[in-house]
Amino acid sequence: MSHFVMQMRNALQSLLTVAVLAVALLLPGCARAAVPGITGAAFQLQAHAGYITQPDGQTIYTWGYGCATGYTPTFAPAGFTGTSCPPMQLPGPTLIVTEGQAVSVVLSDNLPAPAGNTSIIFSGQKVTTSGGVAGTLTQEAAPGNPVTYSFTPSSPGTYGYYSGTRSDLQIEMGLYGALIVLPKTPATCASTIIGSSYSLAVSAYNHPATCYDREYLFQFAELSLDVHRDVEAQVLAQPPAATITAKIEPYHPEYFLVNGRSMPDDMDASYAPAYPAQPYNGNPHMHPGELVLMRVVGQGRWQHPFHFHGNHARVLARDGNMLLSSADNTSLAGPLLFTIPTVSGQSLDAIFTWTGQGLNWDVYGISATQAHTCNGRTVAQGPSAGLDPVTHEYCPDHGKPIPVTPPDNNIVANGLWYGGSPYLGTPNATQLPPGTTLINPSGSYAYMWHSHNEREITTNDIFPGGMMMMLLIDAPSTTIDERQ
Ligand SMILES: [Cu+2]
Repeated sequence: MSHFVMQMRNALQSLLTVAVLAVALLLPGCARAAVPGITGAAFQLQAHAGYITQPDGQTIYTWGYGCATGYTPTFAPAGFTGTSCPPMQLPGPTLIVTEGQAVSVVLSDNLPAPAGNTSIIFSGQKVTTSGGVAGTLTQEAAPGNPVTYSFTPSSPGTYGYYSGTRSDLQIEMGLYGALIVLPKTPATCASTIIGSSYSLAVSAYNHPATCYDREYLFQFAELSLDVHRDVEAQVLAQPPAATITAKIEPYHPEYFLVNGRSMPDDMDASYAPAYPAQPYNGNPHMHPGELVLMRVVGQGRWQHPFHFHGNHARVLARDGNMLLSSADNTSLAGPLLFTIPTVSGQSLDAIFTWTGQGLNWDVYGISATQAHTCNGRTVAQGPSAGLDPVTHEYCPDHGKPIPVTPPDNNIVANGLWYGGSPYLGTPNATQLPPGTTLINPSGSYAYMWHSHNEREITTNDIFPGGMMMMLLIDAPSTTIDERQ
């Protein structure tokens, strides 16, 4: 949160109270993400036109990658229902592959004729091509003349892919997606997860410092309605334009997208039927102490400072290259970031975690005189040492006086998203201040994650919207099912 947001909050408080409380009440059943996509050794994609929707009611003409007609992909992770790979989606299908295993991607050009050829650049991959026609940056697909890209990923990590043909126009129109390369030999990881997750692997790299419990993909891109309307008009004209004349500059985007959606749409489920061309959400969930892998890709023209509340995040790797100390080539050397710069074309992997340590009250509401168990020790009253290995409770915080006086609600959990209680769940309901269990039914902490360029947490100038989501920290007793 910031001065800007707080000022806007004050000005709009009465208006927002209704809307935001409605969102807050929906949080317990709200969507969770994981990193859904398609997997295999041979992908059959096409570039195609279609439409996406935005939460202000706008329907926007876009181009995007999708699955070719007749191709039935294998979806990953297994267990999701309602999976889909439409003819056009934004972003394109997330391709999930494994280090050292050869991959081919056939791309057909089914864009409207005025769009011309198209292609895919795979960041960080040594690609060979067959078919298609020669282009400036790579071999291109032309109408009726598909191209095949082949590569064997040599390093795990998160990567972007995007059009290498008239990139200023085609990426703006939506021709971009993500490639996830899983490690051939994952690290040996001691499980810290509470329950289970739909993670694709146990570690991001073959390195124990990259073990994780849950993972989320965040593709940041902006969208200019003027450009899309202009292109749509040229395509639909009778007769259509021979070639699209792109007027990209001056560039005034109105939509600021995370995985093709704007807040609050990004908090709905992946594959939700309401978004047939925007299958992926952006809505991280975690239990305290779990290790959350953030896979971040800058897909647009602009850099969007991705700021997360609750804690900093440790950078593991950039563009699939682990950042290790030159002293021993083993220790993590990436910074602990308050804001991840989503540099255009760059990807970044980071680990986020949160235990409640340091908040100066007991998020589990153990009273100062209550006997309890923490970190394997039975404690007659007051705090004990260490972190509980199962619930991840920070034992030294147990036994703080109740009721506590937490700091300003804006610090606790983002103003109006504040659930009404400083406690996670209702573990000791009889100990809590009167009414607390009733006004914090979700038992979650909600931390805003958003673009720190606050112009970008709007949807066509309407706040709140755009590049904003809520990280939900759920009580250990709450099941996180990332398919929902
Ligand atoms: Cu903020």
